[in-house]
Amino acid sequence: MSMRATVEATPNIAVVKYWGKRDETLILPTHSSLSFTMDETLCTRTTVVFSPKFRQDELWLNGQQMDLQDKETAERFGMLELIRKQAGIRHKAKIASLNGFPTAAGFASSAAGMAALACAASKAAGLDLNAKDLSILARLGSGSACRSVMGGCVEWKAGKKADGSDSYAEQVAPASHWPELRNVIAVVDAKKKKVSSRSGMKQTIRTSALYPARVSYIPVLMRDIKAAIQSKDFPAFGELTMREAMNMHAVMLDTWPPIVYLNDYSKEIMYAVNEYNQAAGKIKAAYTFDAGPNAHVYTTDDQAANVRKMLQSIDGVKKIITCKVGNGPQYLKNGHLLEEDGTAIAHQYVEGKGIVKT
Ligand code: 2P0
Repeated sequence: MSMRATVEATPNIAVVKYWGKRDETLILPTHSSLSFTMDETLCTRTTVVFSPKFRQDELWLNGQQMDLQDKETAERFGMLELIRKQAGIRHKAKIASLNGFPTAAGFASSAAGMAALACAASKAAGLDLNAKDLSILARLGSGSACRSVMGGCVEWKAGKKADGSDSYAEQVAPASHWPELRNVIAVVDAKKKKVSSRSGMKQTIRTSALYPARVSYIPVLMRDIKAAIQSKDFPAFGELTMREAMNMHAVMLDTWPPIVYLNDYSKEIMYAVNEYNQAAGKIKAAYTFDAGPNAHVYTTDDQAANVRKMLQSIDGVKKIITCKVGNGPQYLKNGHLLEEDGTAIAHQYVEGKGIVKT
């Protein structure tokens, strides 16, 4: 029996951000969050092979072998043990993963990568998990990854239980619900961030006096933004999205020592989007920023060309990428990154073509 599977997963961009854990080992958040899974414009492809012949687990990321003894990597790959336990196997795994987007795009791809790993590893091990169980596995690799195991608009329920069994992702609406929605990404800085999300959010919980106010406003926000999405009310959705992004960046700034992810270009983008909306007489574009200065500007297809033009005119915008909402992970029959025996099958990402065999 073949114990190999290959999956392509895509990032998700949150409109209600995840920032803070109630349990750092099980990766349980202090509050719920909500995102859209992007289409395959940005993706990560991962192949997992299990074999009784392998003597140790191996991980190859973009062609480079990673150290699985490294503390953070070991934590993120703890899901492999869980998969082996559930499948009743002891085989070691070989994992190869390749980012299918421009390296200068400035994306940390942990969400897509961990979602692809959870899907590919469980399939390769012979497990047939439902979306909820896959999201719980992906969550153990990276919190936000649990939202990338399904397409469309996805909620990560915070849950209350100590064992994390009620902290999983659920689809709020499929990609087909709002096909006009676009995310126009303006890359202003492609460098690795100075403060990782993992350590930054821990520091925020410890030190920010504003953080409890953020946690208490999230349930109301979740209710209102889900209603705006269900009725495809862009102005309401856009305002909530922008205000929520600023709320998260406010508690980051209120952290001690302060965490500042936005830069002057991010601010230029915010002002330009506000002016764009003022000129239109209503909100037609809405920015959000993750743990970095790059802008994700949600808008609709009729506005996308103008929004691109507006962003292009801003000094410091290095690259613009437009994504639609996607359908979630795809299981590939061809295009494996590893042979059944674990030998690498060389692939690379070529801009405009995607991931191709070399
Ligand atoms: C989000 N971020 O909701 C927010 C917005 C960053 C800002 O999810 O520690 O990389 O692996 O659970 O998932 C980043 O957090 O952190 C994140 P871990 P993760 O997209």
